[in-house]
Amino acid sequence: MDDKLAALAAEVEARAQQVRDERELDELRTSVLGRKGGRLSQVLAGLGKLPKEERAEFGRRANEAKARIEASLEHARRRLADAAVEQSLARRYDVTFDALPPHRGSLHILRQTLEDVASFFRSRGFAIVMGPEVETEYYNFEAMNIPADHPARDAMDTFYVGPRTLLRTHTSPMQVRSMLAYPPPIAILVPGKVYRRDALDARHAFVFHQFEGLQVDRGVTFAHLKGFVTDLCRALYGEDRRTRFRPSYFQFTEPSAEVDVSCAVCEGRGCRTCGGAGWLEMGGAGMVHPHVLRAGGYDPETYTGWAFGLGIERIAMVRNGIDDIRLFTENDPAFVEQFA
Ligand code: FA5
Repeated sequence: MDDKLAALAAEVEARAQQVRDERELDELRTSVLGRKGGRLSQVLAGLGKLPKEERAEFGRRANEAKARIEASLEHARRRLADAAVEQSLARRYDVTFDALPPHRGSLHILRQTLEDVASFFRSRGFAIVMGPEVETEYYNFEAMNIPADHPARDAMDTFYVGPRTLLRTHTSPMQVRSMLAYPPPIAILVPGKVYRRDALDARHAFVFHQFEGLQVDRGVTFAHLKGFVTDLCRALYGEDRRTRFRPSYFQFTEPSAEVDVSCAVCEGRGCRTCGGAGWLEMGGAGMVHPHVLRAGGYDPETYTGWAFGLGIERIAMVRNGIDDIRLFTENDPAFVEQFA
């Protein structure tokens, strides 16, 4: 019996030195000290068969063996714990390693587009002016030669915010406001938000951006308008892009034209983006109507001028192949970050 106890204690001591992790240590502990089927319990079960006088001595030896076994296991547990600490201390940190780049914001694609437009106008000596988004009926319509009850008002379904007060439907009211503020000659760019009760679809928003170009001086002709808009379209879309002026009608210009640019997707052959036309409508243009010049305090006998109003979303769509105007305002990072 004694031999068995000593052999078991020696075996446990040797195996405890070999265990590599907590799991192996637990397995060893259970196999030796487990109440049911543990190897120490099995040896102790023979106690009853011993003659009485040998039992006390055997009990003492059994306790010794158990203490030795427990000490071996405890020793192994400490060895594993120390190794874990050593391992964590041995981990090296490279303090010179580059941190993850911080997330950087960028200008929204509409702002980038507007900046390109603005730099073109600035390079030609135009001033940039801003106007109110809450506008009076007078500047939005009457001063633009669109009297009350005129059917042209229906074409720009309007959000009213009070009696004779509305959210401007175009940037054109700044024509008369600017003429009243500055004596001729005048050359301005007016960018800004405009509002219309248009039904939302892939090409129409009810809040969108326009910019108005206006130049009034002695001897300004339609040729100046055409040259300016053609150069602007080349600057925005590239040298290959063609521009065309289609006869049109606006109350506040005479003559009037619609400005189209050849479709970048199909190079003018006709595709889904341009609705098969080969051309995309950019905005309206024309020679400032004498009534409008007069409302601005300019003498139409002395001064002539051109004006045009283009949609900024439409330009950004054509330049970047964006096929839905709603993408600009949905703030989807996957969309926004493409243009960062
Ligand atoms: C006007 O707003 C005139 N004030 C333009 C003008 C100015 C003509 C000066 C002559 C002289 P129009 O309603 O066509 O015109 O709008 C101009 C452009 O705004 C359109 O060609 C289009 O690019 C854009 N636009 C119009 N409605 C919407 C809409 N709901 N969503 C997005 N863009 C629009």
